[in-house]
Amino acid sequence: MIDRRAALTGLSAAILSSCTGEAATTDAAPLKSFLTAPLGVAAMTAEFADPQWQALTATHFDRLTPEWEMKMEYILQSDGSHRFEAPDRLLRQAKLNRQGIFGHALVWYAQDGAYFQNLRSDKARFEAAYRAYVQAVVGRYTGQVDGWDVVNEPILDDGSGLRNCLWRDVLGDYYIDIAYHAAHGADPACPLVLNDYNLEHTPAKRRQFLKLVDDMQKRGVPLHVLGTQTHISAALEPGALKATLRDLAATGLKIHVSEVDVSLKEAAKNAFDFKSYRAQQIRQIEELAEAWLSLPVAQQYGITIWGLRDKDSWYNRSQKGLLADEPLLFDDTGALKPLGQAFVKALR
Ligand code: 9MR
Repeated sequence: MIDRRAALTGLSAAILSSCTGEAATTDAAPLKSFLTAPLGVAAMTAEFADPQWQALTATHFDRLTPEWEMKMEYILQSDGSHRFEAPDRLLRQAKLNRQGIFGHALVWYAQDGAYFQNLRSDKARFEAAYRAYVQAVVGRYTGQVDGWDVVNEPILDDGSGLRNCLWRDVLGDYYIDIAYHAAHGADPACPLVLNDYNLEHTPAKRRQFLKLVDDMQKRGVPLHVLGTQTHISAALEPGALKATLRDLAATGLKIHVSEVDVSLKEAAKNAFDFKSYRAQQIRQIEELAEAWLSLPVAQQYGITIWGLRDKDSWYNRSQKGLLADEPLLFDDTGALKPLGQAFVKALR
């Protein structure tokens, strides 16, 4: 790890200083050199046109997760045809920088689309089309992605059970198993992930998630990695992240900390009082690093940060004009923030 870090430091410094101006820290080693497992970042093809985004992601991250363009909402058209233009571009971009691509996400309650809505009254056709969709998308990228979020966010927010969604309405609880078997059939070597959020915030949701994992394992469903998104508030209860990673790791499966951001705005409850939460924000990222390091290396699938600079965060994109959040590791000039520096320090 030291050798890799040393080898990359010079390159990183050169790229940083040429692209980020005075705010760049020329002594910064690539963030990815501080982990033995891959460090990922959420990506969109629209960001490719930005040279600073290009340079910083190439330097600091091992893997890209398409933030939207590998989802059903992008790929599946209303006539059932598939659009692969953006995923293909994401793959080419990643290859160019010798990065991996993490597939996100095949089946999500939040995205079903007109094509499947129109099939809902014909269960047999619906099920055949559902399998075919998973097989087509996974099959297209066989051997080219680091893994797939197969089912995303299946658990209700209060942890009382599985969410209702089109997939469950038509296929029953078995919709989950069908998707994993179809994905495994299309790419038997591909790590398959179950991904959800608030597992640290809501212990009841974590228990329900783990119950689902246990049931899937007992049924022999091909499930290899657990994804805990980690969209957290700076005011999250201390100890929650450690408890979550420990509980998830007790399954024996690998862990993907899959969508990290630490929101100040959530902590401040949308007030302007960010400064009282900055120290807590830093403590959260330190706790995340400590919890990560306490996992057995064999169970460390990776950590993915949900965007590069604060201005790239979904929090800011979806709330244009309102108070901006500062949940990410890099600021809008491309400099590593104290939050990012604390993460690196805690990973050392
Ligand atoms: O950050 C993503 C945003 O750009 C998209 O518009 C949105 C809908 O596709 O999804 C966001 O990412 C979500 C992820 O896919 C699943 N977990 C929660 C993320 C934040 O909402």
